[in-house]
Amino acid sequence: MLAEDIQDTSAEIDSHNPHDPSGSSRIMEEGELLIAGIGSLGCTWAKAAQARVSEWVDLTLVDADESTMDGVRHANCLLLGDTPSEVGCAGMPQLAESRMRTLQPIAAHFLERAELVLMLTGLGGGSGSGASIEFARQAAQAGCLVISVAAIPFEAQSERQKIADAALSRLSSVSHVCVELSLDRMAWQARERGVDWQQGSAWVEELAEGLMRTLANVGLINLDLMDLRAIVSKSGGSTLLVAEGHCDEAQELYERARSSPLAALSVGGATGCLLQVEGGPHMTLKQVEAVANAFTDGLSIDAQVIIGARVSPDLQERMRVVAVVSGLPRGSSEGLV
Ligand SMILES: Nc1nc2c(ncn2[C@@H]2O[C@H](COP(=O)(O)OP(=O)(O)OP(=O)(O)O)[C@@H](O)[C@H]2O)c(=O)[nH]1
Ligand SMILES: [Mg+2]
Repeated sequence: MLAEDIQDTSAEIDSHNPHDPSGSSRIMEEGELLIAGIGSLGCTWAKAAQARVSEWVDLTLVDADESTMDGVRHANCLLLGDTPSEVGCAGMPQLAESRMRTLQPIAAHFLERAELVLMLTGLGGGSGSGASIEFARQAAQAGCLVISVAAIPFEAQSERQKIADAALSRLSSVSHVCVELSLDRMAWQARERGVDWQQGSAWVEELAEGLMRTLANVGLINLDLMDLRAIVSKSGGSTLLVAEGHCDEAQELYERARSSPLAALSVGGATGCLLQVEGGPHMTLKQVEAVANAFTDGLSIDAQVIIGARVSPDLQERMRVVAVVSGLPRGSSEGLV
């Protein structure tokens, strides 16, 4: 990818603070960014992820299990069904989907205000596999950009895998971006770090935080959401890459983004890429260019690349990169390494 092929939406890196009310930029309004957890695992992840960005991002929890919502404050909580059950919608995605349908009038209240919904769910059970499809459909219908992150069950869970497979293809068709996470890869990485796989969701939290910070920090959110829409509207598959690291180590940043516990995926041949690079006050255009080159190498030769860069004083010598890659050839299932 040549530098002149890159459509740069922010040639100048300035240190303008979008949260400064005296600035000309638009500040995100309450409720425009939303993290939603669907099902027990999805809700666990959503609570942890939203806690990192709670100043600008709202939380929605959807589950059949009432205990998921215990002690939660400041969230939209939707309980699937009239008779709360500790066992959820065990193995009954259709039941969860139809219950979510009946909740549409309530969900419409906060989905109307939302611009972007990041939905986290674990497939293979009832609540997540059924309600996530209906929730994503309602969000898209309300005009939201919908990014779904769906965990695929462990390989040993063959019955759950079947439910997940059926749900995933429907979920992809109602989401603008659908990111698959492999629980096996996640558990393996959690073991390496010596933490429990369910609690070892740091990668999901980082993904959510990176994306939300990127969007909430921009001066002109509408422009960025339009860019994001332009990229995700390309036909084919799409996914997200997120990484944070030292600003002089572009290639390492890229390798870190690629070693995330995504299900088997290749970004080769992609036709669109939105790259947001955020760095400390001393970040240079050369460093931004190095990251752009690392992330866009291997994309289709005529890929549309939109790049944005901005300064965040708290990042110091570090850089945070969020890439939305789209137009992926369907069925490409090479490993990550
Ligand atoms: N091995 C194992 N896998 C789990 C466990 N809990 C969740 N999972 C995995 O995570 C996926 C999603 O689980 P949950 O989020 O609990 O399911 P749910 O959407 O709440 O579904 P229901 O409880 O059936 O309504 C499952 O399909 C499993 O692959 C667990 O305790 N052990
Ligand atoms: Mg459950």
